[in-house]
Amino acid sequence: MTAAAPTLGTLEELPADYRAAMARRNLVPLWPSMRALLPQGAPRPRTEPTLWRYEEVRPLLLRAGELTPIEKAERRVLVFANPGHGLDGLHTTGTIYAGMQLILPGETAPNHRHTPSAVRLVVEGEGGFTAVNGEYLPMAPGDLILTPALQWHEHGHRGRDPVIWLDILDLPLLVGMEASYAREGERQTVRNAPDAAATRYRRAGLVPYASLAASRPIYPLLRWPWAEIRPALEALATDTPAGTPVHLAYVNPETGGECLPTLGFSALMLRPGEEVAVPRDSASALYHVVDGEAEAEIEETTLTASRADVFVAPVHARVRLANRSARAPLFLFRIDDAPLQRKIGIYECFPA
Ligand code: GTQ
Repeated sequence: MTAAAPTLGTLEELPADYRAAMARRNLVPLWPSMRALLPQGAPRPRTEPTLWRYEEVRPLLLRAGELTPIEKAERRVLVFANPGHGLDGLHTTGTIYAGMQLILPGETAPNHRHTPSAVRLVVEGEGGFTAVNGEYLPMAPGDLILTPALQWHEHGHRGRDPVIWLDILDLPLLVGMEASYAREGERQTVRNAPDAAATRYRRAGLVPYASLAASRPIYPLLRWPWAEIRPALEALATDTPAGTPVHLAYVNPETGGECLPTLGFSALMLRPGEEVAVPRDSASALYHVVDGEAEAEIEETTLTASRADVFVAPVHARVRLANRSARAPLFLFRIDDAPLQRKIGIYECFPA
């Protein structure tokens, strides 16, 4: 049962001398701010449903490659700043930071580690790589690469054309916690051997035998190749009724749980002409078109998105997705803050 909330007193109602006396002592009355801090019934997100078109981002990012040498940028990134938070806020949603990073042939983005967790979703180009604690992680379009909190990571490029990827970090959260910082390190000694996705965690349902007895690695798998995700979605689609989302979650192969503590990653496939309602939940989410033509309805906003475009939905939003093509499938990569919400006990899924 929910009762109607009474209207509360305002600051203006209070005598000026009383307000001044409080302010001098660093005191503020709660009740004038109560409803803003705790809105009735549902959060009032500042995050606005927003679209970033790759065809508009790409030329500006390539120009950054001409204007700003890597030494002057460390990470050459254009940030997807949600206008609802003000562009200076560098928030894509309340908890999620996203941007696109450019690395040119021969460049290195130096080794560092930081408290925010990061992931990369490769958008364009061959020959890019990330090294995490000496593990060489090759990048091909659509691949997901994790660089979890406090893990050493550097990026490089051994190919011929520009490499661009989508960066996603839980940076706004760490900034809000006043816990965000980085340390620089020496260049890593990178192993000249295939990574865990090619050796120890080759397929779902199989883990190295010894891991059953020993303490399990916290981040056993750091790379999910798109070449394996896409056929997995296509296989699931053959066994999923039309109108039901074909939706796979990326999980830690040792625990079956989320692969990072704060952010969750998943991939969606919509068959030609298909439309689905994403189950409405309390999380904020970012969607990236890996391939195909999408239409998204986020509360009152309708967006159309093509390959490599990014759009976001605030917490608690209703989201409908449609494949605009009658012939080709649509593939979307989704990031949400549901893992964090589950951990702090506030995750909710709402009835349709
Ligand atoms: O590649 O390590 O977009 O440290 C922001 C901060 C990327 C990175 C970002 C970073 C990185």
